[in-house]
Amino acid sequence: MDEKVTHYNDDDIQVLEGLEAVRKRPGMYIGSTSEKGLHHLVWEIVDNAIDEALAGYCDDIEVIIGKGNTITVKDDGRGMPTGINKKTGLSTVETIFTVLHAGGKFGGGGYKVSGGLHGVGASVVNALSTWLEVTVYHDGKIFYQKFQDGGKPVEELKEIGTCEENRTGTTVTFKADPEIFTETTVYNYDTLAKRLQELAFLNKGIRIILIDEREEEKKQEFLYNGGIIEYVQMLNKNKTPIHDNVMYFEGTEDGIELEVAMQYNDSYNANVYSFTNNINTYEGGTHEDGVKRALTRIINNYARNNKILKDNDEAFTGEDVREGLTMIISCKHPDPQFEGQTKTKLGNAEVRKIADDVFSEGFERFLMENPNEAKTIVDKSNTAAHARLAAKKARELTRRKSPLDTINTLGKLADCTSKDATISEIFIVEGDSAGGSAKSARIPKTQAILPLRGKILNVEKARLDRALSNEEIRTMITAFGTGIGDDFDIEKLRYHKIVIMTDADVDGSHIQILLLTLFYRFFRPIIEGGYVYIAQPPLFRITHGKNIKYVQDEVEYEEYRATLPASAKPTVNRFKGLGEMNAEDLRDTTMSIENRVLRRVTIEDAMAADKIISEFMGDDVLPRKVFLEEHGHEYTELDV
Ligand code: 0R9
Repeated sequence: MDEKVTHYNDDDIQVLEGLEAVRKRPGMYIGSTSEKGLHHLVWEIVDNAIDEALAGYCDDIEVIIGKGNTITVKDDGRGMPTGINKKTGLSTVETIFTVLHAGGKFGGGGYKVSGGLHGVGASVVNALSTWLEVTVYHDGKIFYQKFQDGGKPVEELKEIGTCEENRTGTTVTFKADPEIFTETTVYNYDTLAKRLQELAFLNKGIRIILIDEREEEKKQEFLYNGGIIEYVQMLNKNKTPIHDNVMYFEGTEDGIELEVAMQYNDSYNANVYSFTNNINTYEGGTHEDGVKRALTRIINNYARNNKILKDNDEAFTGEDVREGLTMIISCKHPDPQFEGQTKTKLGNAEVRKIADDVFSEGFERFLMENPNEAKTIVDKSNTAAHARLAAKKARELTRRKSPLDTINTLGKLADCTSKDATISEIFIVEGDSAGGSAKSARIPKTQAILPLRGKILNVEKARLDRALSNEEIRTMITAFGTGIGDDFDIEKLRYHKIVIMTDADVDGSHIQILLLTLFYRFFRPIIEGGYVYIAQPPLFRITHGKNIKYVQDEVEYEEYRATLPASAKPTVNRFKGLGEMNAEDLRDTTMSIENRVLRRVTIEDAMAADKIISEFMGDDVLPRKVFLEEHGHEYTELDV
């Protein structure tokens, strides 16, 4: 931020509500009390440190996961104000930690730009913690206060010692309350590392250190002086860029700051990620619209002026000009309005023009000053446009025209007889042999089976036209009935449950990731509508006398074994894959409505799969292999 703003005044703090409300309905404040909610506590405190950094007073932030799953966040900012607040009669520190909606975000004054989705901050974390300590270094003094049992002050803020005059900063340590976070109070190192790295990319020059002091000591430092330029470099790490340098444009208008970094690679997909005040605006919004609009206009103008597009040629579409593009858009706004289903769409109308202005000015200059790169980029749009026209023709092949047509294009699909989509299901099954068992096990009226032979095409490496020349993808599209691209119509979806059924091994994970990516790219509304599921076939069949019990994993097996007499000698079959199950096993465990476990795929799951595909599934085989070996199992355990 270029400009420092007026300081908080102790009176700025508004006194609104007590912490009891937070403990009664924690979901309202942090979204949920699941693992996601637990990590939300960390983000609230880290966001406060980042705010201080954005105001220009702090360079170093440290996050420590302590032995008992405590969290410590340290910053080297000015230190929170320690004086008395006139409205509450309490110290500012105590006010910030005990009064809901206190702090500059709601009280006026304070930071020009502030992160955090909820902005409820420190008091919510305090309310949901068994204990919380805050230490402030300020004016050569050290101040300390502790709270316990959901935010009750143990004592008031006290000066507990002295420090060097130039040492300033704030340290907060807390222990999440297991009575609130009943699912888990264990932090996931990778979740913290991923977000802290993202914050370091989005806020150049801030050093963020993550330390894990639990069993095995881990430490990572994130510092990117190149900011989002380095973010794009990382995203393109396993890809082949078609020009040397990442382009970077920035500008500020009316206190709204916009940064864009971008680089084209030789793949066929766009990876455009946008952020506002460090929040990932998954649903896009005006900053993204402005930049995309300008990109399409400028490339079209350039192509017309340089006769790459002739007078009669159709203009390039947005998708044409974004083919192979990796782009980060980061907006910092003093008063962002978030809209959309998940409140991750920037709504501020004024941003559209600012984003367009900042981006077009920079990008036009880039094209003028770099004619070779300009030609490479515009040629890529041109090839994409030609491929789009070819795909349009190929798409015709996926349209159901007559019943005869349907038979010809539906290949190995064993369709269901019902025409009522709400009760119809399609199982996409790995392998012909499992497909055979599934066909015998199904209820023909409501359950359709589509066996997949081996792996489906990796859409990362193919344009829509090639994807459509793949028989299995074409069959799937025809079966779904929705059409694709401009023709897509969710109302025409023929099955309200699309179930991916693969083996619980590395190959199965790979197929799941490929399918999710295919759906995410070409059929997003079926994921958004909650129509996609992952089947959970069991790992063991245990036969004991006349009883047959199926269990999902080793833990469940041990649990069941413990219920049998020690002398019992049950027969245990371990299924290596779906192909080893007979029709009866498959029906009783994975397909019948009474017994099966289906996990609904969320848009976040699909987004994660897509990101993995684009980061790990490019031309280079090694990163894919390593990734699948290390993480494949996570994608057979998608959380819903
Ligand atoms: C470890 C996590 N860090 C923090 O929570 C943190 C809050 C904070 C802060 C100020 C400085 N460092 C901080 N770290 C601050 C802000 C201002 C003046 N002095 C210190 C100011 O904006 O004028 N505060 C954030 C809010 C407030 N302080 C308060 F003023 F509302 F209390």
